Amino acid sequence: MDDVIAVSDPEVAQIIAAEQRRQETTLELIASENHVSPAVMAAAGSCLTNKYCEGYSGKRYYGGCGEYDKVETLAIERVKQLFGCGFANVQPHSGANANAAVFMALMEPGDTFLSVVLSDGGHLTHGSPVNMSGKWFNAVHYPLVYDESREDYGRIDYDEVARLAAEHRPKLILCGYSAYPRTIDFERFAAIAADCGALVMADIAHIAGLVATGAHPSPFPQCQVVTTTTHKTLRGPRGGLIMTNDEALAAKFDKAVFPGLQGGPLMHIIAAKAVAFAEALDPSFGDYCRQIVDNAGALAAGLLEQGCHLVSGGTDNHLMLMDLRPSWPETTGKQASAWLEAAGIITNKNTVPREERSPFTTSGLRLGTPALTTRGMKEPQMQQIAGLIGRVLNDQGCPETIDTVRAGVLELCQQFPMPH
Ligand code: DSN
Repeated sequence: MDDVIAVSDPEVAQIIAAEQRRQETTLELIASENHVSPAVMAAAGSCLTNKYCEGYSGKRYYGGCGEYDKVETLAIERVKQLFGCGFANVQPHSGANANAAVFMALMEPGDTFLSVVLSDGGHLTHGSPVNMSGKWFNAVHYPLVYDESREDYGRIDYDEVARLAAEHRPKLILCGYSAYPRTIDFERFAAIAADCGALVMADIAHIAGLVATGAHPSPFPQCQVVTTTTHKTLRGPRGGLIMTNDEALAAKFDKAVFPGLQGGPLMHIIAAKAVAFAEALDPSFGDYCRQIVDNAGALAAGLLEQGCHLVSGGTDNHLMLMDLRPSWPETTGKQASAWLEAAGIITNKNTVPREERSPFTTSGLRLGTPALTTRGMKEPQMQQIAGLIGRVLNDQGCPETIDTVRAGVLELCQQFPMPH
């Protein structure tokens, strides 16, 4: 495929080749990224990109959709098996679209919903004032526990969730986060929602692979609606999903996705989702997800030994959130991630609880292990990588240190190639 592009469009081919080299020669610690299998990549690059298929299986607006009906049905059946749910919509182009469709299906403009304080690990589509969810709906935010002397420091403050739910009577309570390193108590959310007549929406974008394999508790049957992306721990193509056990809600979500928000579904991506779901149904994917969690534990332990401060003190899942303020008060997330990138370690700056810097600067770094685990790395490599990160931060981006660490990174990358 790359050869075909090289012949027809050398400019783009060069960019793709350079990006391939970047991925091969750096350590990907962005918690929301992964390396998909060649089969997923091939399906995403297949002839299924050529077709319009508005509608759903058996009810399309165009002729010639027979094979597309089959692949969409296959993807849906595999999702149902993977997550143990009754209904699924596999058409959302992204997690953001999946979330927007749920809002459109379940709320009227101005309605109230609850979600976490955004700088505490939430997401743009969970009520940010610059996003449709925050512009058109009334977002009320619940905090984490900020008191470091408490045992539940850095965890969701469930008492506050209950208090705010009773006070504001939201239609929807959102749980599921983009920078939360701890297990989510879906039962607790369901009990709080039942007391105020709300529905619970779990956005499991980050932990979907862990949920599918039992490495994190399932939001079913406690949550009425579950959204996710397909490209993080689930290791599929970029895209979104909506799942539920409620037939009436499923019909609303289908209408909200199409014709409510989207036009033609990306059928090549739906085929790639189906391929990824089959991979995730294989028992080996369970081993992979358990290794992601074990690797995150090892990386967190190693970082603590290096003097890093982790929000909540560690991790239960695939990610950890480093608060730079206690050890390096002058170092921003932006600066730290730039130093690490120069050394070949790719992370992202992230806000931390009670953040005072802007989201573009931040005081934190988010790190995750899904992509490193895909390359076959295990606990010893996590210890080694924690050491490399610690050196860069402790030496405050000293150029000689960056060079030495870069050499160590290249060696690791050669030992653990990406899937081919
Ligand atoms: N951008 C994703 C993340 O990095 O967590 C969430 O959509």
